Amino acid sequence: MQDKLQQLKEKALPEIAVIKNESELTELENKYLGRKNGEMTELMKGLKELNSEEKKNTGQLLNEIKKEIEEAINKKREVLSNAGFNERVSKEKVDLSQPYLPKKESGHLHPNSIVQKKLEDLFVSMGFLVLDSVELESDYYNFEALNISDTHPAREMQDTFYIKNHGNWLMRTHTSANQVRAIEKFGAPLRMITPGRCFRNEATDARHEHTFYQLEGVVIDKNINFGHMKAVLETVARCLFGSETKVRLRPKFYPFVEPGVNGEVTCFLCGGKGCSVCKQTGWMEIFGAGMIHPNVLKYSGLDPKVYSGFAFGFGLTRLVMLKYGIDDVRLLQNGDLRFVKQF
Ligand code: FA5
Repeated sequence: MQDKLQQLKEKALPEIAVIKNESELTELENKYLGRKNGEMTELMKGLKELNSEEKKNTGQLLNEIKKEIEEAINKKREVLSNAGFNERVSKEKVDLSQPYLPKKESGHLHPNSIVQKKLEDLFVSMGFLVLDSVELESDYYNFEALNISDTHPAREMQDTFYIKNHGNWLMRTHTSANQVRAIEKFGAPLRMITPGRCFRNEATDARHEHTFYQLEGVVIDKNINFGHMKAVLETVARCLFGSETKVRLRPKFYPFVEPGVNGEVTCFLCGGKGCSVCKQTGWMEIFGAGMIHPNVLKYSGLDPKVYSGFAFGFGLTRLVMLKYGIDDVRLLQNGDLRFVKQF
């Protein structure tokens, strides 16, 4: 067996020396050292037939020869790979006369996204979840579960786009549509915001678009009161517009809260003196809010005797207008790059 090992070595080493490329080398490696049918592996099988003295000597020789062949293969592989690299480099060309290509313009966040992200950070710092939801919504979550029955006059205030021949599906008119969905999913206690796109069949003007963004919030726990709500809303207004910002809350009817309020901040354009944007009032309406109606809690599967909560819906698009002094809401989505590039 020792003779056979010596013969194998004398055969393998010269073959390795004349190999010209890496794939042939791998083939050769399998031929001699391959685990299944490699010649060396086949010889190793014969070891078990030797007596213990022979086994010791032959085993030692076998290891030495195997190591020698492995080293020769590794060395050859290194040589071949350097040669391949050198060949590639020698073929490469750098064309110094090629004209300079201008840097591609990279995009940036839309002002709406900038304000949304800032508010998401603020709410996350106060322990709120940030939730997403659907834009094509069922009549149930957009109206019914919010205490707005089929014949309720409040449906008039939020005229929307219904899906033809699918009367129960519509483009959501407000992010409040995610209130009951979220409470059903996460239960109480709950602190969440849900920003997103809303749609209304509006006669558009400087403050009203058919497609706009809102940012809804819901807080539910035991013993939540109106004072908690006011503090959160003022925190948002001051985060966006500075610590001097005044917030005005006035009663407003929304079927899904009781009591309900609408919230205004000082008009950005006239500083409160009165102008066409704020309809000469000095104030700009930016949110609706209120204590969640017991019926909505019931629809969501909660007991209104145990839990209370508040909800608010900011007109995110209006916040953007206020923050950047944009005097026409329609500019935000008309796709004019001259406008968007200013932010
Ligand atoms: C609502 O949509 C209620 N879902 C808000 C709410 C939530 C009340 C939770 C109570 C509890 P309203 O229709 O007032 O309410 O709209 C809220 C805000 O969205 C408005 O203050 C305004 O800033 C913005 N908004 C409403 N319609 C438009 C529109 N067509 N274009 C741009 N912004 C709008």
